[in-house]
Amino acid sequence: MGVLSRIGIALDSDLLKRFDRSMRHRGYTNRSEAFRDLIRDRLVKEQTSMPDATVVGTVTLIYDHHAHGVSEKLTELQHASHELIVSTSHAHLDHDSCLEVLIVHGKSAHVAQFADRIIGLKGVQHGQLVMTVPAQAMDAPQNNGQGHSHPQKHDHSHRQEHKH
Ligand code: NI
Repeated sequence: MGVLSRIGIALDSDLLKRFDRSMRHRGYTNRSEAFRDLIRDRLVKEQTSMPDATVVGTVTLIYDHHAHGVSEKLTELQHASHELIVSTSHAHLDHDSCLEVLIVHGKSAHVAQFADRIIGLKGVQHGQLVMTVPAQAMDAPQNNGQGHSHPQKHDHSHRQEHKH
């Protein structure tokens, strides 16, 4: 963290009341921390929306493994983009439903395109991509995409045998 700067901001009192209510609801006891988190969230969104930015993230999927061919297609797509996938985790939720979470890493545009394809697969009931960047990448956005460091070793942990 850098040097602490104090700022004063003028805010409509109704807006401030609503903000305080929302802040308490979320468990914040401190306005400054709530503002800092809002600002960070905005900056992370700006950063991850740049196609060339190096991002990390998760793709969360829910699917019915009985749906025709879905397990095979998921495995095929993941192998085709193995360089984007750091690891995968699978939970058999009930007799039919599977939850799969992929940790992904790569250029924002590549990660988003991969997530769209996998979430759009027939048989995937719900899916969501969350992209973020570590704080040190935010401090030097101009270097992003060049000489990026890998957050983790990039070897693809093979998808586990999926038996029900
Ligand atoms: Ni399963």
